Amino acid sequence: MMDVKGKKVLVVGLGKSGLAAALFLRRRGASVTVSDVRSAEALADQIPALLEEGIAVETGGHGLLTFRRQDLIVVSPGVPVDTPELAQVRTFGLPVLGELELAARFLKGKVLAITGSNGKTTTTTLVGEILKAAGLPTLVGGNIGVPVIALIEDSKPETWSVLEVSSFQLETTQEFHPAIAVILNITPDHLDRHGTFENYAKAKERIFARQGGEDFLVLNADDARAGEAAARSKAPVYWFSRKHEVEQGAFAAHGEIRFRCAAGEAAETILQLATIPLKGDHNVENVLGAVCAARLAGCDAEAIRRTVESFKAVEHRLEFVSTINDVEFYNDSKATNVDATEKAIAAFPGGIPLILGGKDKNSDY
Ligand code: UMA
Repeated sequence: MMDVKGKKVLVVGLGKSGLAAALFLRRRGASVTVSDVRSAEALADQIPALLEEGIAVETGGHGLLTFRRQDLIVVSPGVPVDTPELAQVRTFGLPVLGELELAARFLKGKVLAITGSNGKTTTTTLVGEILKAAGLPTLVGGNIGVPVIALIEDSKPETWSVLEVSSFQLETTQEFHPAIAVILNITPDHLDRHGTFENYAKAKERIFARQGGEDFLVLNADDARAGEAAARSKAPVYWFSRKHEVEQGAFAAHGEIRFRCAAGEAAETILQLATIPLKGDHNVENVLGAVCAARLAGCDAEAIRRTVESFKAVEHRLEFVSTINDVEFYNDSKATNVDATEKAIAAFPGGIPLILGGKDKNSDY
């Protein structure tokens, strides 16, 4: 475990991650400064609590001198890695860690990490609920909205931390090492930050960079990019597919979701496809990914079946709102890229009036 006592640490970005990181580091005896581009007025709600803890705060921009004075820099996921001040201090050899990487160095127990362009939150929530139903000590966090740092105090050697991880978080990982890693799919998103699809896909693949033969990598056999990831994996690959049987992993066949533990073995029935309460083929993929990961974590088929059957759509994700004058309303405001929107539309074969808006993030319409 890392020792930050007496070290000068700068936390860049004062959002959820930065706030959690700053307080955590301070409590571990570091001398902490926070730097944010937002004004002191905009951060008025957060600043008093930090000052009270003895944390220094820089607002309205990042000062190069502030960066240079540190022993360690911790960056929030929303801060681009090529921010000029970060690029500068890297040339002096100053260590720069992302919030996820910092947290991973203190977290006890095993990590089950889930990434993907779409479906992360639904799958992470579902896996968390399955593990709990199976009686495993479970914590859930990450990009889903609870910084991983906030899980550390509650983690124990027997804990499973089920983490939703984003390309932004993965980009700055070094030692992050999930026992089970899941990549649900890789389709264009955040190209405004990563520049190219290739860079974005590479950031996602960092989820398994530190894995070895004792770990598991779960990949979507129906995803165009998955083969490349499999070829680079040192961990055994388990597949999931909505379209065909897989050698080892989870698949849909004859109206059922089945799981095969090892090549050549008979597949076991986990649940009936018709009992999945979520709309759309993409949600069948999310359930398949969850089944595979949960089974690899040691959950029994019964706990998986029970949890999937009673699972409710996560807020803002094809979430049924109400029926008014015979019109069904769904909230899918978390479809924040082209692929998610296409999948949502495909889930309503009857045709739909669509209310659409947002940012293209350099993706192709
Ligand atoms: N900031 C700077 N300098 C910069 C850029 C930003 O100071 O160059 C400051 C902003 O002014 C702001 C702060 O950084 O005050 C925001 O930090 P942040 O963007 O990292 O946001 P957090 O509140 O810490 O939330 C982050 C994730 N945000 C992003 O990745 C953009 C949250 O994911 C996540 O839930 C949270 O950590 C807890 O882990 C959100 C997200 O949109 C939901 N994620 C993307 C996605 O899902 O597509 C990746």
